[in-house]
Amino acid sequence: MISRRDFLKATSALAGVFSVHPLLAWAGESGLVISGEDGMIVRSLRFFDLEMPVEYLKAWITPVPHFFVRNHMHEPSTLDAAEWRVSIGGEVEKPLSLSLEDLEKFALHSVTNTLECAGNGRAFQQPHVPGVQWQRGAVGTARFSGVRLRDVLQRAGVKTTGKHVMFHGLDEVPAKVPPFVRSIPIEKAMDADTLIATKMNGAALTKHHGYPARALVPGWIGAASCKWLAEIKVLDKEFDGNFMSPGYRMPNQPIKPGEAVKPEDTHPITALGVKSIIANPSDGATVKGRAVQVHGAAWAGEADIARVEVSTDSGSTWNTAQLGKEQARYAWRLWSYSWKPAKAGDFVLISRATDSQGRVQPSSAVWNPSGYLYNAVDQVKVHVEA
Ligand SMILES: Nc1nc2c(c(=O)[nH]1)N[C@H]1C(S)=C(S)[C@@H](COP(=O)(O)O)O[C@H]1N2
Ligand SMILES: [Mo]
Repeated sequence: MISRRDFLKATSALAGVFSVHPLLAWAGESGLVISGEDGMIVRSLRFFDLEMPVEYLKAWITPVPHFFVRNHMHEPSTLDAAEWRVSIGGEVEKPLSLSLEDLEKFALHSVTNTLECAGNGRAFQQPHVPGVQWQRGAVGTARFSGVRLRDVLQRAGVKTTGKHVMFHGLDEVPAKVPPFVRSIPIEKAMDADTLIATKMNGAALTKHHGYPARALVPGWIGAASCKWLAEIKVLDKEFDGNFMSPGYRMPNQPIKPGEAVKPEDTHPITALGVKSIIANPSDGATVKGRAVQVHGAAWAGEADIARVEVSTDSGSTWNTAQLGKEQARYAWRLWSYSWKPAKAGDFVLISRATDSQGRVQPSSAVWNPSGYLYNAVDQVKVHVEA
């Protein structure tokens, strides 16, 4: 919870980012239900955390102003593209320091990727867990362009001792807070689709999304894709720091809520699970008419979506949804189902995705102390008017 004083401080900070919008209003003691520009939900003001209202999910590519923002620290206050360099060091033959101009000399590559925060859906975890209370919208799909991390690493010459690749961004780290530093295994770093991205949907990255360059680790939790990239370091082992451990780890075996888990019984989270969400109708909506377009999106990290099913009777029977035509390896599929309610009344609509690995969205998510990877079947209550 934030004080009114913090709120006023934060809104004056926001004024530089957004033109202050009439919707941006103090929500009182109940917490943060505040709308920023374009109606994005502000989940945290201390750092900048914006969620997309799920109703905005209409197109395969998420417009940048509707793309969620997740910051663990303060965004860099000054960023000069002309001065910017990224260093490549550690277990390499030839350390490099590259400017934006240097990067442009490598082959351009684009990847359409669904980026989801590991904490998306945390608000639905039962029992409740602490952390940013994301509901459905800490996810978006964009076309990221830049250069292959592999090409840059090969230029530097990775030694055989190189096992992990660490990213360090230019975030401004508050006192006593560990910096946002994480690493990915060398195999994923060398994948042809792992990028140093400088563009999003064809335009330069905005500051919220990591200008001038960010890592883009497709199919993996958002936290793998470090923003405001300044340093890339090849390590002989996984990076050891707060955001690798205890952060972003899951118990190896499901645990009971409240049960303690030893660090050695956990593993780092990498790829996303299988998941679908309902974008329309909204939860609690009253709908009219004979045909209701139920639609949403489904994604599965490094796997493909095989099928989405919709139930309109609280899960007793299931109907196959139609998948949208647009698709790409790491991107969500839009889906829709035309529902003809037989009668007026109250209904529970549920969506359930299955992926190419045979994983099925579970009826309840695996509870874990930080509420990561919430992927239970999505459900909304609707009232059908006669
Ligand atoms: N440097 C830096 N990179 C970061 C973060 C951060 O706080 N600092 N947040 C991470 C997390 S947790 C997520 S979910 C994604 C969100 O990317 P977006 O803000 O572009 O949507 O960025 C990741 N990269
Ligand atoms: Mo995240």
